[in-house]
Amino acid sequence: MKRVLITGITGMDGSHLADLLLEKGYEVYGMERRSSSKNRTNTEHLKDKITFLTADLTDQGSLLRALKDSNPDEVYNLASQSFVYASWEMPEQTGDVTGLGVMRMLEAIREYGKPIKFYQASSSEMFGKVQETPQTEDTPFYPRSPYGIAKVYGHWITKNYRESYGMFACSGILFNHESERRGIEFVTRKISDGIAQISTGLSNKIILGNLDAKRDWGYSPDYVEAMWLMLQQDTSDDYVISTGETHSIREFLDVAFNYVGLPNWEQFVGQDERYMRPAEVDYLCGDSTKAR
Ligand code: NAP
Ligand code: G4F
Repeated sequence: MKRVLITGITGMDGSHLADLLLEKGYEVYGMERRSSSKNRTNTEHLKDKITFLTADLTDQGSLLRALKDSNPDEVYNLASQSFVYASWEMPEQTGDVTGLGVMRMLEAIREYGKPIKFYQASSSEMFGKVQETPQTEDTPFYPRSPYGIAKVYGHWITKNYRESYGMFACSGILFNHESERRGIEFVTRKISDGIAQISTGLSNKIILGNLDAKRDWGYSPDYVEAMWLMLQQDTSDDYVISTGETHSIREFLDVAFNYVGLPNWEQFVGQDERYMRPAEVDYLCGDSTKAR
């Protein structure tokens, strides 16, 4: 039976990946942070099926202990400070967790000494102010947020450990993906939650930021399967995972409000400066030919 350690188990992708790997017969270990209030919404259904280990990407010793306790064949590093907006409020913490945290896990694997396969959750946010369209594995990065910059570090340190130490280390450059387990602060869930409140009379407005940004949105359970497939190849490499379609927030609002029979979404949606970003990623559209 293969053993796996997943960081970020309480998150959207972490919990979907755990579901997939349990189905495939893996023994699953999930790394969670020690925090005052436990966030178990996404992992409640996993509590008797996997082993939870307490560790933090900012604490090297805890990562080595998590490896010793799980003795994994594969590690999926999905933990990060993943909310782009918050990365301007906490650039240092974002750099520490989302950037340096990747290096700490790679170092822990190197020190542990077992040939563990490693997956790094890279991001289309690294393309930022896009230098070509659609974006491929060869498109130059131009990150536009402290988060994007931290992800570029994580991406390159993963490549560097592959080239320096011959580690089986892959980065998946994943474009936006969503699911019913998505955090409420991200725009798709903010909109779907807002619509649920409006259609049940609990609220009459959703206040958003920039409605003109375009994203290439996929579905998280499909994307975690792509992560797993990357680690099943003969050699390690980096892959873009995307749908190849891009849509604006306005189009998303149109579809979402129409779904509940409210065609005039403009009357329920306001905009406020406080949700605008200091620098925006206007347009993302991926080319996943290599992965396909
Ligand atoms: P998510 O739901 O926000 O989950 C992030 C996870 O990271 C949570 O489990 C969180 O734990 C954990 N975490 C945060 N700081 C940590 C720390 N210092 N040490 C250990 N764990 C920590 O993110 P997601 O959407 O599933 O995304 C998974 C990964 O893919 C992330 O690295 C994200 O940046 C990346 N990514 C996501 C997308 C996307 O569209 N979803 C696209 C490209 C890349 P708590 O519950 O304790 O906060
Ligand atoms: O849903 P978002 O917050 O996702 P964003 O910034 O694209 O980041 C997500 O995808 C990345 C991959 O490209 C991941 F790496 C990252 O971890 C995360 O999962 O915002 C999407 C768009 C942005 O252009 C934002 O400005 O929606 C726009 N938006 C407009 N109003 C809003 C809002 N975003 C949020 N979160 N909240 C708003 O009120």
